[in-house]
Amino acid sequence: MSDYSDITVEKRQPGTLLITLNRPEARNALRTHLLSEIAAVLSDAEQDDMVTCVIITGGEKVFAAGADVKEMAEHNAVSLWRDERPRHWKSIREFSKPIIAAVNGFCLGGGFELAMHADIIIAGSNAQFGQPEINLGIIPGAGGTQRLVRTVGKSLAMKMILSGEFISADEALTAGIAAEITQPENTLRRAEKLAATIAKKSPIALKVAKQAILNAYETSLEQGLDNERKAFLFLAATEDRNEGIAAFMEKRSPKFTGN
Ligand code: DAK
Repeated sequence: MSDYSDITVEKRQPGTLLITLNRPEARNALRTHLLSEIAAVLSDAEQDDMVTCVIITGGEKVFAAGADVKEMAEHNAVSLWRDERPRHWKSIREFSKPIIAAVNGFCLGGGFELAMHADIIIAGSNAQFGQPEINLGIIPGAGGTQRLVRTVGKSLAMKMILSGEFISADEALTAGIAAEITQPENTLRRAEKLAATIAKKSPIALKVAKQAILNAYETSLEQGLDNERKAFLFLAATEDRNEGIAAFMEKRSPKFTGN
C-alpha cells in the first residue's frame, strides 16, 4: 500500500493496520493532504474485515508538530470557513474500530489533537504534549479545548492551552492522557503487542465497547448506564458472544467472526 505521499500504511500483523506519519522534514506537520490521507485510509479500514485495530505513529523522534503553520498562513476566515479539514477530522472521529497512538517526541497542537482522537495513547518517555496554538494567536481547532478538559480536568487544560507550555510523558501518564510509558525504541512494539491482543477479541464487541465508552462524554450517568445496558443486550444476540462463552466452557481459544 504505497499510494500515499504523507503517510505510510502497512498491515504488520493479523488484524492491525499501521499508519506512520511521514513528513520528517516538517516534523510531521498535519497539512491538509496528510489529514485527507489518514481519513481515506480509515474509510477503507472501516470496510475491511481484516482490520480490527489501527495504530498511528510518527516514528521514534516526533509524533506531529501540529497543523502545518506554513499552510495555515495562506488561509483567511473565508477559506477556513470552506476548509475541508473538519470533514477529515470527522472521519477520524467516527472511525468505529480501536485506534492506538504510539507517541514519541513532540506531540503538539493538531498532532496532540490527533493523538486524543485515538482511543489509547502509548507514550515514549521522550514524548512532550502541548497545545501551543496560543503562541500563534489562535486556539486549538480540532477538539483540543473539549477533549483535553474532559481528560485532564480544568486546571491542567487551562494551564496547557493558555500558556502553551508542554508537559512530559510522565505528567501525561499521571494526568490520564497516556495509558502507558515505554522507552522510545519500544513504543511502537508495545503498541503492536497491545493491538495484537485487541485484534484477537470480537470485532463487534470492540466496536460496541468503544462506542459505549465514548458515549460517556455525551451523557449523564443514568443515560450512560441505560446505553450500556442496551449495548450489553445487543451483544447477547451475537454469535461472537455464544462463541466466547462456548470457548471458555470448552477450555479453548475463541474464534470470533464479528457476527
Ligand atoms: N508546521 C509547518 N512546519 C513545521 C511545523 C509546523 N507545525 N513544525 C515544524 N516545522 C518545520 C520547521 O519550519 C522547519 O522547517 P525548515 O525551516 O527546516 O524548512 C522544520 O519543520 C524543523 O523544525 P525546527 O527546526 O523548528 O525543529 P526543532 O526540532 O528545533 O523544533 C518543534 C521542533 C516542533 C518544537 C518546533 O518546530 C515548533 O515549535 N513547531 C511549531 C509547533 C506549533 O506551533 N504547533 C501548533 C500549530 S497550530 C483546525 C484544526 C487544527 C488546528 C487548527 C485548525 N481546523 C480544523 C480549523 C491546529 C492548529 C495547530 O496545530
